[in-house]
Amino acid sequence: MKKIAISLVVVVVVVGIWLTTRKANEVAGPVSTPTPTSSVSPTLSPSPTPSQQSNTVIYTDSGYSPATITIKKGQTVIWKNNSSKQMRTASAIHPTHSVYPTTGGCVGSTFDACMGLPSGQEWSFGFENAGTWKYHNHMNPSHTGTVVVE
Ligand SMILES: [Cu+2]
Repeated sequence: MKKIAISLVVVVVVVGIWLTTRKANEVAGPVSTPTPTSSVSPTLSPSPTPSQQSNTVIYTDSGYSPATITIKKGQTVIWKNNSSKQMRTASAIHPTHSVYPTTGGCVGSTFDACMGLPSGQEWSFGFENAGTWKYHNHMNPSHTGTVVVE
């Protein structure tokens, strides 16, 4: 009889402890998981570099302007004929046009417009070789210019 009473007390105490702890947990409520704040700021894509401006040389009756243009390897230079005469931009040296180290042009290098372009027209050439390349207007070889390819 005494054993049963002790067992009962133990059961009551255990159940009591279980109830109180359960209740305490309920009061505390479910631990609210912190909602992930969007701390990751959207990565701004870099704005297009303004280096994409056209590498244009204007040819007038007084010559090429700018006389020297600096570009990056692989870029293209455009020569626009704003003069009253024809413009045939070609690699140095007149008349062989063979300084720029590509072959297959009409005379020497491929850096050669190979024809006189009338006023208002333009010609472009892409530079794949780094260096300092002089050129001239084959129709008026005293008009010269330089392309610096970095
Ligand atoms: Cu020439």
